[in-house]
Amino acid sequence: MASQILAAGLQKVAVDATHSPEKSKKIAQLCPHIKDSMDKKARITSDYGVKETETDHWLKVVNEDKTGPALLEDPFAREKIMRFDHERIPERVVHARGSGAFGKFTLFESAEDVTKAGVLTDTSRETPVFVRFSTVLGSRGSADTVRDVRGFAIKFYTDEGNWDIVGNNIPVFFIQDAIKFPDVIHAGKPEPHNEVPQAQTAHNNFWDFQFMHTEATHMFMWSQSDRAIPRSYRMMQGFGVNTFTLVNAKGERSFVKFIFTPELGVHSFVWDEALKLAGQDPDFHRKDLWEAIENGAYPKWKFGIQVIPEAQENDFEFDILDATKVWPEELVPIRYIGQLELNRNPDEFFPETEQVAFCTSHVVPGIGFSDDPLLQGRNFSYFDTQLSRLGVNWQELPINKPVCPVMNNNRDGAMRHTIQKGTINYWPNRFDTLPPSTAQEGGYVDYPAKIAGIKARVVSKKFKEHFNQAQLFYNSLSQVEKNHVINALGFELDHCDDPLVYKRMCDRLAEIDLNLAQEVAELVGGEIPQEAKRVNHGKKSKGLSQFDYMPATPTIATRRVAILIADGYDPIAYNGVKAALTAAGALPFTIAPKRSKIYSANEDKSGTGVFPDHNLEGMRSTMFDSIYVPGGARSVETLRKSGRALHWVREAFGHLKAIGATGEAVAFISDACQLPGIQVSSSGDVVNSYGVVTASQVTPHSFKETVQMAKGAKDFV
Ligand code: HDE
Repeated sequence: MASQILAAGLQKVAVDATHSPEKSKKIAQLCPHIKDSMDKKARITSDYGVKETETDHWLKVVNEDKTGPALLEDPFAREKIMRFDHERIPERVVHARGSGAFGKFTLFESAEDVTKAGVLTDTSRETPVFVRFSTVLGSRGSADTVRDVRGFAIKFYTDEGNWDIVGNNIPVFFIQDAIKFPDVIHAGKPEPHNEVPQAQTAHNNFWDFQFMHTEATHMFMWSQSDRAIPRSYRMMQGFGVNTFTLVNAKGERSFVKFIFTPELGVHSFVWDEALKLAGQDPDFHRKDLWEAIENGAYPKWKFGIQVIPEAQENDFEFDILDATKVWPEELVPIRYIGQLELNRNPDEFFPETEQVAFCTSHVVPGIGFSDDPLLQGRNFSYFDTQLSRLGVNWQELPINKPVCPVMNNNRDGAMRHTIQKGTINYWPNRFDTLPPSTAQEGGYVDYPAKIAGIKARVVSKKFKEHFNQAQLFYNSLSQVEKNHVINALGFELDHCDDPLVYKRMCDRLAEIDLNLAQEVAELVGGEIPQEAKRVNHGKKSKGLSQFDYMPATPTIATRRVAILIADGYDPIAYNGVKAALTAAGALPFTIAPKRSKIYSANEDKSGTGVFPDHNLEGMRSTMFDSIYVPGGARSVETLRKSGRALHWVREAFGHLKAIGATGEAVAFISDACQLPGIQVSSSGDVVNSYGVVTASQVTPHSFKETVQMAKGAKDFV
């Protein structure tokens, strides 16, 4: 990937001091563990350190023909095979597929009025982080672009210990009580009899569960929206989802929700694109994150908190401990106080991204839990699952180790690394080793909450209201987003072949919005409801539609732009637009019918030519955000005759992507898109019509303007 990026004419950034060992305590801590597999001086040894002379042939007893039985005695062969046999550990039971990166968290405003946590009050700190993004339902080898919730888990290596926010890109969840988690996940995972379908919710069991649990209604509306098909991990929000608490130095407690909002805005694929990419490039999101970091285009998020003082806990019509509800911004504004930046790719996937282990129970002084019943169960589950995935000493693994001192009398267990000398392994003891810390010394103090009650398996009244916010969400979407929800439900329920499942779901939709229910019922063959089963309250809230997160100045930075050329292309247009794209921070890729030198209209085969990054067959339009075709009569003629080139243009248009053309390519694009309504330029003026940006004559001005217009054109939603 890195060489591809460089081939695209980009300068890889010089290693920036922000993620060097001198700056990041975590990287400094990892350094002694990092070995270089490319070290030209290193010789192959066995695991026990003996240099090997042969790694390709098992020790045998041979006859004159050099054949004969292998000897079990060969320790090198046995070690190699045995190590290979044990390479796999259990994949995560959910969120198995993911990718991660290192970075830093900084604060620009102290939250000391509500918390004493150093990470949220000390504005001079740079807290190292490791973030892992994931899908939920698919196996480790499944595709990135499926319709699913995305995990957004952050490990803050703070000076006071590790703090993990194990969040998602959707602010609510399917269930209210953790005891239901195995059910919702069983229902969403492949069905048990035939293990079909992989990484999809489009099947009977998932939708049966949704119907049987009205509490899931709000969440499934989000999962059917464009939020569940993000364009990039870098372009989605992150939410802690559960309600946590903050405690300040005075001992006052508040309830809090954590939110990350991406600098680049929130963007999504269109469904057809996501579906195709799942086959064409299953690693699309993984590569996208890697590529951005390698190019120095570090992804950034604003970090915000929504805070409710303890005394106001019961002031809302919903229960603030209910994870199926958002806290509408009109009622509880988001206070943005910090920034998360990712700036370093891992050195090796398995020991870092696969072995990183998050726990919601990892909080530091100043941050605590609430009685949110989902959170309470999660606090048990994460620790427990790491035991089966990684073993009891998982917190000693380099990626999981805190950067502050760790000292206690927990001992032994499989794969213990730490060696603690001395004669005692308990406290207190006759040697008067130090007692646990006081609050003043930085010890974690549990908030002395008053609790009185009886044991019961019940739920409070407010937890039983399940539809208000599903309506609020739907009402707050733009018409385009609503259409996408209708089509998504049309797809999902079409994959359910049990009429009970899809018919009942159509009835359920009539409890959210009549028009939604009618449109979907027609698409999937349900009874078309004639009246709403519940009146839509008509309320809206900000921050629910993705359009609320468009950056103030649209940017083409980090977007992938394919430039389609063939022999005879117009070099002025090609070089001009490529330079303008690079200057705007976009990633231009040259695509031609063959990955061999392509010569411009101004040169013959003795010229320098251009070596394309890819051929038209090797890539698809889905892998790019935008395409540009420069003029040049011969080049355009070749592209016109290529079915694949035509498909590129039509598919990109169908996926609402910005398309640019200059010179002879203008007519080609307008013919390819076959839309008489499209206006195209017949002069040097740049015309933007339906996201197709054209200028029939090429001027330096038109390059800049093409890029400028492409930035705004449909903004890739
Ligand atoms: Fe998780 N979840 N979860 N989850 N979850 C896991 O822990 C669980 C929930 C989330 O990149 C598991 O280490 C329960 C909500 C992320 O390594 C497991 C409940 C949210 C990740 C687990 C929930 C999440 C996980 C599997 C209901 C959003 C991936 C592997 C009470 C706030 C972390 C692991 C990574 C992973 C349990 C619900 C987010 C089994 C019991 C709500 C991002 O422990």
